[in-house]
Amino acid sequence: MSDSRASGPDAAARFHPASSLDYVPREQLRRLQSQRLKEVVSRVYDHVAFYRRRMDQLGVTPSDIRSIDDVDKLPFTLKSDLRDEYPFGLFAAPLGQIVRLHASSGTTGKPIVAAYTQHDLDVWKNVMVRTFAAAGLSEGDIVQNSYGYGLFTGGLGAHYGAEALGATVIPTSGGNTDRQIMILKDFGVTAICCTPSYFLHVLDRAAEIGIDVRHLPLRVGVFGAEPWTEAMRRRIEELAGIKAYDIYGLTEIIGPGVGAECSGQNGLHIFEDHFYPEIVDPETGRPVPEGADGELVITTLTKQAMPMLRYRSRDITAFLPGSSPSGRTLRRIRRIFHRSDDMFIVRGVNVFPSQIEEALLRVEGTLPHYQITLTRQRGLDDVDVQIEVTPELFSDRVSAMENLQQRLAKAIEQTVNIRVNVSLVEPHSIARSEGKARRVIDKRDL
Ligand code: DLL
Repeated sequence: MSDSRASGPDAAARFHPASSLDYVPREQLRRLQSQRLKEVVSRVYDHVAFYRRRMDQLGVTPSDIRSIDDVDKLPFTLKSDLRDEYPFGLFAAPLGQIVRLHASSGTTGKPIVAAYTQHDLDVWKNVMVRTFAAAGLSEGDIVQNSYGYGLFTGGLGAHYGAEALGATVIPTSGGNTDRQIMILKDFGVTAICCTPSYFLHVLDRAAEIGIDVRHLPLRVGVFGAEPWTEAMRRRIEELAGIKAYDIYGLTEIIGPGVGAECSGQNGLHIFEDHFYPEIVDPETGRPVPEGADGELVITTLTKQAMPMLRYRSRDITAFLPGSSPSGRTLRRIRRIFHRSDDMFIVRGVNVFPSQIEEALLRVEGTLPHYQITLTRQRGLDDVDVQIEVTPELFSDRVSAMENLQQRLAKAIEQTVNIRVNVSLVEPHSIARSEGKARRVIDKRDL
């Protein structure tokens, strides 16, 4: 037993000083959370007009917050509040103490701004070290960081975390896939960080130029920033011969490193000493029963520059019961398949893109590249799912293609209860992204 602990994927974490709070007794954690919640509430009440106003409206003062159990007395923060207070309205530290700004890309309108004091950057580094250690990485690992560097939090967040872990970091950023593959091979890279969809693209391209990634030293991937399914994880692990770990985070809270998987690969541990999680009913805002699905709400307990009280993430998940095989005491959430706002309704049925992904990956001969287009003709909604098929199949007989098309349509219909049109398309015909994949194109309102 002790041998496997010393050399298993969790050994690195257990012996890394930054990870000590991962195993803290719950009672001790609660005391720490209570203390930190009181501090952060005082901080925002004193320094952020928005929070003082919201708390005054609810008739809550900092002295009403005595322990972490009082968190539900506090107001929620919505994405629209961040937009209203754009750019600096929610800062709780003077600009002189703010050493970094990031922003989310934001598809419409103004971006979401994130600010960090030096202390916040240390917190971020701490949770990223713990993330990498939980994925079995340590000094001596060579980490290719293909998350985008720049305003996006993925690049720099992973960069400083991997460096602080003591690993060797290669800051490739996203894109230039042939160069990524050359570096992966020539530098003996052992771990890669990027979105799961971009990694699939890297694998495709590697196969095309005759490189089998399974024969390289690469052994770990730390993938996140977009929803992906268990089926997708299995594909990736098989195709690349690696262990694929999920990492979760959002700009509003800190960036990557809000939660991460350990060797159990069953749910993400939330770094609860810094980010307090609740799960609420997205309609009512009330807590859901233990273990039920709901919207993840996060309160930052230690951030100085831009603390968030009860931030409504819109990400749907559930707390997982039981203890973690790695011995971590931090609560786990189920992987995030979808957001409350990525669901689309077709002919009265609620559909999540991840359900379609699960269904199509159950069928042999497909590649995990797909795109869903919603159209409306004479008041009726249609769903078209384009799916790439393997080159062998694409050049095969027409009857084989038709057969596959029918099986896919059936698998999807069984999962989501609506008929969809499936088109099988050539490998590489669906646009690739070096960051987050765009799964759904809704043309109904155009
Ligand atoms: O995506 C931060 C990040 C960078 C996380 C690198 C992980 C790795 P945003 O651009 O603000 O920040 O997007 C945050 O992306 O609310 C989720 O909807 C989604 N998301 C992030 N990680 C995951 C994941 C970064 N592991 C939004 N699974 C979040 C599912 C994820 N969705």
